[in-house]
Amino acid sequence: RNPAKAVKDVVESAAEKVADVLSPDVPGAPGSASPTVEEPTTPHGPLPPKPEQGSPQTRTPTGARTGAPATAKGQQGAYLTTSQGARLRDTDHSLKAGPRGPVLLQDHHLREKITHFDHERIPERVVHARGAGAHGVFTGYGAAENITRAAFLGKGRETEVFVRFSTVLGSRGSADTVRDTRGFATKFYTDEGTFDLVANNMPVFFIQDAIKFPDIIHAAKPHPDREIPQAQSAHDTFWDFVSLHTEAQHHTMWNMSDRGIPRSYRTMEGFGVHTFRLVNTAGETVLAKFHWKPKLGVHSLVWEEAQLLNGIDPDFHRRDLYDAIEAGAFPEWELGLQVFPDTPEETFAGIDLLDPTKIVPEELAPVQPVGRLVLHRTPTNFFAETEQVAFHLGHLPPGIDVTNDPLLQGRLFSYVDTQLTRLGGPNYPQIPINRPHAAVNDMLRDGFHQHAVHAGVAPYRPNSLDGGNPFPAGDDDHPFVDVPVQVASAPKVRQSPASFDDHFSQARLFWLSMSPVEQEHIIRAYTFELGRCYHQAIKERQLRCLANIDPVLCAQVATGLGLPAPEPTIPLAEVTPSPALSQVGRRWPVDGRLVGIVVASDSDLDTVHQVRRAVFAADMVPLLIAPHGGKIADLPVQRTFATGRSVELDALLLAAAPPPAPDAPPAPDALPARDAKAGAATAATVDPRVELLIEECWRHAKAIGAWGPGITALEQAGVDGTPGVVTGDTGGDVFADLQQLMTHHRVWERFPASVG
Ligand code: HDE
Repeated sequence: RNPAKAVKDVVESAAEKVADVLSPDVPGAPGSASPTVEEPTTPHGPLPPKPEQGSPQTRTPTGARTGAPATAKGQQGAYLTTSQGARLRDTDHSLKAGPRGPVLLQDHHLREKITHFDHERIPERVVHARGAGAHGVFTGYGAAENITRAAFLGKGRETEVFVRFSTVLGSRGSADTVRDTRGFATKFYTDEGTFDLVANNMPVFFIQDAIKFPDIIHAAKPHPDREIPQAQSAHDTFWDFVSLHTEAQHHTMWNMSDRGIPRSYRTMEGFGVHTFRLVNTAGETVLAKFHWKPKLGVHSLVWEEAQLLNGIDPDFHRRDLYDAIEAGAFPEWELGLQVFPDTPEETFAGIDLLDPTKIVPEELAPVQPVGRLVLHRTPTNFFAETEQVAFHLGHLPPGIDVTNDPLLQGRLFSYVDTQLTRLGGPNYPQIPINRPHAAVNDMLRDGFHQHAVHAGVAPYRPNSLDGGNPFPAGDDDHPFVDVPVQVASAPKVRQSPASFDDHFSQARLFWLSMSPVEQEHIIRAYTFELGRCYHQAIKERQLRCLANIDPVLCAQVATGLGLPAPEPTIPLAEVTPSPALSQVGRRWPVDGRLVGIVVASDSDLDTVHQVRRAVFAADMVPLLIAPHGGKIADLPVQRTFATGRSVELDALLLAAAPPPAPDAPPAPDALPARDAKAGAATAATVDPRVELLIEECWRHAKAIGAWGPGITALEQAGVDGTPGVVTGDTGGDVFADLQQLMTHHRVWERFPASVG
């Protein structure tokens, strides 16, 4: 399998396919040529398995191939059966004494069906409950061979992976685009045992010691009396805790930045947060931090867009992930390492490497690429895979070991413990998605939901009755090595090192590394969140924290809250900004982006065809938006003015300026831009829903282009001639300009920021 080639091969045809999926070709819709839909009454064969379904279902709990067909665990045969395989002729009526009842207790099918249903739900994860997963492959570059013996990083070595992305705070059914940290957990099924890199999209954490985890989570989760707000940090208990527990200030700053509202899982960085210890074949060690770098660059939503999406498409990130994979625009990241000498102090450039509230700026320790991750397959069954996958920081292959970071140490306990309740006992590693691809020969036995039929009589060592089996691995057999790190002889204390006391310098470093527009967003986020708190004392306390980070930030938020800005209580830290932290100012590939194209029956459809092909050729997906569903001539319509909303688009093209429909809602509120051009707007000649599309795309800093009659729509919306709005004689030229604009992600020039 060559994922890169696969992308090239399938992108155009698959993107065409996805465009059609996005356009349910509704039978009977205007212009639709759908065949009559067959009623689902005749028996069909079993559903075909998805490609590569074979693994890990076709392995036994000990990792051996079973030779069983890929569908062994799912549905088999064409007929409905009981759980015991007896064919059923009726599942719609309970067994009754006569047609009018009562229902008989002996109806074992009714009881089985309802009893199983009654127990379908398992406890959601206590944190990271809302998530979406995908399968993929990781290919090592061989670049880390001299610092770690981990074989999966070897040159050209391919390892199957499963990745689960998540939000932290919300329940399983909460919205995707809330302001929150995102989880980015990867299970590498390596030949030397599973490696779980349980990462986040932010490189720091709220707390330095695992013992505080229940505190931060209790504070951030909904209030225990009314259980609101859902999936939000904009409430009193969260700000109460982080303003008192000032080591949370750095992570809080990341949450208030654009990183808290990613555009897509595909455009997030990932960070292992902790420092790990790597060991090579010679037993030499280095300290290292793991980074995921997205091929598409780091890119975020804007706040209004995120809020609208929570209502319009609460599954936005999940859908984006699945659509991209099914379109062949496979999400891709590079795994990188920041490497530090393993010194007794465990510091680098004065930064304590065991403090999970600190980063090491990339300018001081560059991220060195060691491999590539490509996600190429969506799960077959959400529950079986995404819900039941169980990550654990202690799942480490030979060559990667832990450090004494007190947060990391507590996590080593928590992840197994939580699965015991969530997955109902100690045998969850036997659930197909959790099974290692390396051979397993443990001496763990029995327990709830034991699926393995263990042979032999001697699950203990030493033994003679099973021939001494299993045997300990020798040095040449790739065993896991606990690095024999010297443990200091020290008194038993409940204390942190003094270096952990610096809570503000890196929050300031982050703030000073942002571009003006990113700083503006941070100010607005703090103002919004604190503005949603009821307790004055909490707002004032958080302002005192901001004063210790930056006076401009503090003053602007204070103004927004209508409160005086306090003075700092400590000297402001002298820091050197890290440009790598900013998302603005670079250019990125545009693969998998959605371009809306407004068309109507009077558009020049030849040009629309050409532009649509050009969008596909650029590895993006065109979405045709028209006054009605079905087709415009032979072009499939994906969205109508009633179902399309700007927030799912990355850019907008207008090949039409359709007039208002008789039942269209009134025109939306005026734009700042239109105010600036007062008088330019004439009587509404364009459908107000198209105007709303344009206005929102403009306000959310998206590239907009128009040709022919589409230019009239821009004029009507009052945005023509403004930055990032391109017009031209031909659709091809306009799209070429639009594509260039999109490589910057957004048109920030529309918003000259007030902070600098
Ligand atoms: Fe987690 N975390 N965590 N966490 N975490 C869980 O494990 C915990 C932390 C992270 O998609 C839980 O299986 C403690 C940092 C991700 O299934 C639980 C502490 C980072 C996921 C747990 C932390 C993470 C979890 C809940 C402080 C980034 C989702 C369900 C010491 C490096 C994994 C579960 C998935 C999930 C505990 C801090 C990332 C309760 C005690 C730091 C991505 O075990």
